[in-house]
Amino acid sequence: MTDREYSLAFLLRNDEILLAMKKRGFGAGKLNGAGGKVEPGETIEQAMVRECQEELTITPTTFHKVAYHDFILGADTDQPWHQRAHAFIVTEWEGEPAETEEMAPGWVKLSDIPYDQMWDDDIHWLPLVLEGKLLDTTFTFNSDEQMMTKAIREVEKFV
Ligand code: 8OG
Repeated sequence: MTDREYSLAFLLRNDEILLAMKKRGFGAGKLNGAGGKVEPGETIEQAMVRECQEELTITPTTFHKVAYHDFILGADTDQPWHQRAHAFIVTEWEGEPAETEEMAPGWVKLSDIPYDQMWDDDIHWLPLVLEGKLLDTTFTFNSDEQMMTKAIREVEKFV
């Protein structure tokens, strides 16, 4: 199984969250936060800031880590792969979110999050994170990007 580290960032303002339609690549067609692969020599936080700049044209200035996810993908095949995603909530940033080649963002009421247009796992962890919980999770997916198993643990802090 190959190991890859990813960042994932959700912007929050008042009672709204910024969700973006992923226009290409992995998870295309789904609504998600901004994020992507951590490049060699980068910290997770640096990668998160860079991805927000590239995908949303904003620079996060206040943020905190809210979840550490282990994703096992293609778990129904003989070549599953492993991705780790570090999820952040961003509460302050410079610039205005704008559409880019990768993502089309829009503000959505927290009470109206369209989980049916998101990754299957998001409905299980994002509401907990929005309540202020910190999570360590493991989700497995089949090759159709459908969730097969879930494990969600609450943690006090990230080491
Ligand atoms: O570089 P690329 O755009 O392919 O990065 C994939 C992004 O998708 C990265 O931010 C991590 C994120 N991502 C997964 N799986 C899941 C998931 O199950 N839920 C959510 N919300 N995001 C995910 O790779």
